[in-house]
Amino acid sequence: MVKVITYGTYDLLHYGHVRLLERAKALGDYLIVGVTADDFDKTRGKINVQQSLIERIEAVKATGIADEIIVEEYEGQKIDDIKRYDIDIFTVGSDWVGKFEYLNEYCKVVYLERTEGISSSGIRDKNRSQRLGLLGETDFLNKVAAECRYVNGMHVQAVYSDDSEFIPKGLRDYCSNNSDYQGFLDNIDAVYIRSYPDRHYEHIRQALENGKHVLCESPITLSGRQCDELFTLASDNKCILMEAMKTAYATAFSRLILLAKGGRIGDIISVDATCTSLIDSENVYFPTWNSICDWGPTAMLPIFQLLGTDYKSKQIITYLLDSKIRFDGFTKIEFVFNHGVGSIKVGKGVKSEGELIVSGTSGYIYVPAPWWKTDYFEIRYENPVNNKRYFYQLDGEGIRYELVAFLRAIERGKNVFYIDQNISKAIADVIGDFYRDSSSVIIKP
Ligand code: C2G
Repeated sequence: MVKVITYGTYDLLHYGHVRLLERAKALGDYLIVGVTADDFDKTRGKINVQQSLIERIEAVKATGIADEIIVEEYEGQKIDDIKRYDIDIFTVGSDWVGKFEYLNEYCKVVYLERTEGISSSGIRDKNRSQRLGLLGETDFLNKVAAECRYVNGMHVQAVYSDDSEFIPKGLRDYCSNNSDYQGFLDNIDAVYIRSYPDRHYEHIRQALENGKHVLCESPITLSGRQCDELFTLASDNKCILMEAMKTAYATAFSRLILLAKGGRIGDIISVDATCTSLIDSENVYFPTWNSICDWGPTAMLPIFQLLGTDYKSKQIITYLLDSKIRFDGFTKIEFVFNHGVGSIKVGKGVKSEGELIVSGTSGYIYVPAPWWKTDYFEIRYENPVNNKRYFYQLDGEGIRYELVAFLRAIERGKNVFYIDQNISKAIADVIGDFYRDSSSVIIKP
């Protein structure tokens, strides 16, 4: 009996896939198909896969061509499988010519002509194309525009700012026909908002009232009440309102949160997050965001995800570079909970070690700088022998994963909350208090 094996994602199964499977089967008597696991696809850059592993396996099974289906989960598994299943022939489409010569040591390698004119990414592009508008002034918009290229179906259509002279140079070609914000909205299906934080409420409200989906850089608003109001408006208008915070979409970060919540370090007593990045503006701040707006949401995220949002008290200690516009160079906030304490240090006028430490009753999680875009963390114990290290690939700092999640939410018509609404609200309230609350302690170095 001649045994054949082939592998693939098989997302949105189409006739190109089926033809490949038919010809693979014809190479021998028994065909094994390896369907790629979600995490494995993500590590090899395939972040747009629309169907779950189960759906993709079911689709391949329904063709009735495969004699056996396995899951491909890790780099190098093909060699293991060829030996384990005593394979005679490995085959794959001709788009992979030259990539699997190393398997000739274990079995015969056959490349089958790829079927032209059809692909899963092409189907995704057609099914879920969104004209995306970019709103705001900072260079970060360039990063978001670049990351859209990795997301099937997300196309930058227009860029707008109330202060057009601050639109990043590389994006000015997209501004051609935007007379005003309404004209900009008329030209798009969804908007990524990174306008100045005190303008978010108005910008989001108008976009939702025009039936546009919104991905807004945190803080969504400067008050929890307004936050609630906008989420209700989004739901009433059948639109998606999602908070943009790239860290929340990074695999390593979301896995460390799960491990901490799962009790791997015992009860969590303290969460300490530091984020700093020195600015180079000489006392001219707009459109740069201040420390609490630019770094505060990210630093607060692990605290609210691990300790909750019902803190008993908080103390804000801040060093203002400009008290009129309340531009802080450094802010420290201590949150006291019934069962723990959270502390953030954020600074654009002060430099510190950008690490995250989650302290527990039986160990702690250490995330080195820059923890907010990490692909690595450690769980450490009293006996270092028990320490564990974790690595999860991160491409594009997490922005492309955030855009994929946004697109999926639009497609499914419901929000996939990577950041719970109550956390969005808590962040908005804290930052609102920073601006309103006279009890903040002002330090003057
Ligand atoms: N294919 C094809 N014609 C197409 C599209 C895909 O012949 N129009 C083939 C691919 O060459 C591959 C199989 O169908 O052999 C599955 O394609 P994908 O689902 O796109 O998965 P891919 O990442 O290409 O799988 O490690 C090998 C890879 O996993 C191959």
